Amino acid sequence: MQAVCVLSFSNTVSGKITFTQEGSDAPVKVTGEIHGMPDGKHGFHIHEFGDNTNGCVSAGGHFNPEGNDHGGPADKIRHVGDLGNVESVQNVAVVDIEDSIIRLNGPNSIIGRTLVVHEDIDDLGLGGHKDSKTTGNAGKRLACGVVGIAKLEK
Ligand SMILES: [Cu+2]
Ligand SMILES: [Zn+2]
Repeated sequence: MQAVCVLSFSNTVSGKITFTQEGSDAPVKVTGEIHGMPDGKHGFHIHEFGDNTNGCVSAGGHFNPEGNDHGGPADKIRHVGDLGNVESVQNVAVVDIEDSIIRLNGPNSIIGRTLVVHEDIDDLGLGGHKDSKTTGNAGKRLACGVVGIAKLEK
């Protein structure tokens, strides 16, 4: 199964991210490119709602069906939507992630939710800031898009 997200709500940042899951309980490969971000690391999450009525803000908080604290993608305790950071180099972030928590089916499905890329680095819950355990203190939402079912590319 494959899903796709086109990032929008930015005049400067654009990108397309593809999610591929080979079987019903397989990890999800997250690939693509994001253009136009300042160089450095940027928080990269699935937020709860696929609602962009007020742009990226109405996507709500991180997708967190189990009520956990925020963490990093390799942590046992994390939000389902915690995909960590992507790094922009010369204004291009090449995304190539495999995640074993998000799914394109079942209770952890990200279909119909919003992918958000942030202005700042996600501290993965370790920053000691008041927002570290909820958002990773990743700052403003630079761009976002709803994750939708894609036509399978071979
Ligand atoms: Cu986020
Ligand atoms: Zn989180």
